[in-house]
Amino acid sequence: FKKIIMKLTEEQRASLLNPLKAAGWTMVENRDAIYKEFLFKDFNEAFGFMSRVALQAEKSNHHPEWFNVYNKVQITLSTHDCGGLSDRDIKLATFIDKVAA
Ligand code: HBI
Repeated sequence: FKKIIMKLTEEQRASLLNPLKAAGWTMVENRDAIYKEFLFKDFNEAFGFMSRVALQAEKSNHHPEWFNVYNKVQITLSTHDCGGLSDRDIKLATFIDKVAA
């Protein structure tokens, strides 16, 4: 059976989203998702970052929605299987911030 992924509860949102908001993640308007924009020195740096995130996404079977222009990477995270934010998004956002640091 496919593992059921649950949306974050109100309590989880209060605690788990705060550190991410403090790190620059914002809530997406009219969607249960979080968003953050990353700027790098050049495309090479940006794509290297995307490569590392892509490998983690494959490993965790949880993928970002992202857009890249040259040294800018815009990332939106949400869990399609539950139609909103789950702990997979928190985990991936945390990983993304570590890689971008
Ligand atoms: N990535 N963001 C996100 N949300 C999902 O629901 C999801 C995913 N990657 C793979 C995945 N689900 C698979 O489990 C299938 O449901 C596609």
